[in-house]
Amino acid sequence: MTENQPRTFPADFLWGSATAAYQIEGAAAEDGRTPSIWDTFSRTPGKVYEGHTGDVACDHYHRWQDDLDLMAELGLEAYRFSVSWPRVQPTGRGPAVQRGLDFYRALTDGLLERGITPALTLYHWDLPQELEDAGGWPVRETAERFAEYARIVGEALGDRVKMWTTLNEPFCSAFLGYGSGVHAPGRTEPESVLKAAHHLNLAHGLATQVLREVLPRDAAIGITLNPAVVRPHTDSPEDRDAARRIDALQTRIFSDPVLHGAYPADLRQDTAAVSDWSFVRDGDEAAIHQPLDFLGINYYNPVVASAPSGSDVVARNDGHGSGEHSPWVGSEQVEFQMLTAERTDMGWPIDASGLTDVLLRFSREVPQLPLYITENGAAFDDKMDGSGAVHDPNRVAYLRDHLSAALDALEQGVDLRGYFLWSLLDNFEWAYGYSKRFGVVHVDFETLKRTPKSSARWYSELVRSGSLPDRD
Ligand code: IFM
Repeated sequence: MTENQPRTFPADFLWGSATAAYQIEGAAAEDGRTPSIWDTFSRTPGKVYEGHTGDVACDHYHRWQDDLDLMAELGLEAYRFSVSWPRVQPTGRGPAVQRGLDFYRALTDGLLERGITPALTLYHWDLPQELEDAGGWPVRETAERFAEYARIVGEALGDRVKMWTTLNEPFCSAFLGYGSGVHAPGRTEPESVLKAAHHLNLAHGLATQVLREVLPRDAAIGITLNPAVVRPHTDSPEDRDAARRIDALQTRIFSDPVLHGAYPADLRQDTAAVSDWSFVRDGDEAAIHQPLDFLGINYYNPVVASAPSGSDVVARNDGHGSGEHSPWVGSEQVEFQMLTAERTDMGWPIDASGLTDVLLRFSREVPQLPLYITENGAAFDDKMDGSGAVHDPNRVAYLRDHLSAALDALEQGVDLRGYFLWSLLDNFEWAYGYSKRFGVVHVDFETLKRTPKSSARWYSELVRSGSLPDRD
């Protein structure tokens, strides 16, 4: 193939964008919604950039019709959003709140009216604060509560939503929430990380069983993981062992029980000093291992792992700094290295080849399971010019390279069914507040005005044509 020849995606490839409830909705105290762990965390001094909160965010709760019109205007075919647990089941227990469910009914109807496929995620990190007060994810009951919540949402929206995802990136919920503490609820407890990971897996398994009961047969159920694409710094046995440890902790701790029904033996061994894993009860691994209809993969960047070099700096989260130790239990001696010069505004290295690698990995591991890229995108320091336009050629280049990497995987036989760009809108980027912009649509956080960036137009053209245009 010559370099400039357009490359084409399959005709039925699903093109969408993604967001999450706490990051865009706002209306934090309206219509019966109670606080989530993110409401509490963002109010805790020093936890989120300049004390930003999701109180207003993009005000999507009130502006959702305009946002849907914008998606329709861009020609997007699918929209991945999450349901706010404390909005539909305040406090995480008991009956649903009708007004909360009505919001998501209206949203999904609005999508369907515009010919946009709704793709619903049940949990994108906003645990009701009362469940955290009762112990949070390290406690088994939270998984049981989640299955009850899944029933509420499944019964309410099963007639209109055909694509269901239980959890988004359980790695972040467990490891950033209970390990490094940079995400809500901000705890730093080595054994709690493992318990949280297990109860998130169990929540996925129990909720999947409930959804199978209450959803129509044609509904597709999956989970979204953010597998680490981890490369050993060198080919030495020590560096390869470092990469293995990170792979076990960031990826296989979720993918092995979910896809194969058992925790990896090396993971149990690596973490034996902090836990005997007695929180895994007989039958749990089987309960987690439910038949799925797809696997969602979120990819942003690879990481490079090496044996220790003597540095005593601990990484903030997942290894984007160089020469920093892993903050994760069982891998404290592992160091991360930064080899790629090109970075996004998050400081994350830009390397699209990792996307091909992760798609090939899971395509080989579970060949029968269709894959979706449920998130991919980049933050850049976008500026509005004098004419009110936002040009973001660096984001266009990022997207183009990553979609080209997705095509590489498709051409090698990967059953990749769709792509959800992160994100539709600039939004609340967790501990970074509103300081990082991932959207293809610019949001002015003073006026809440939306302005499609040049990347939105570029993506729209890609969705229309189904082929990857030449670099512009
Ligand atoms: O904004 C997040 C999203 O909520 C989960 N995946 C990664 C994104 C960028 O950090």
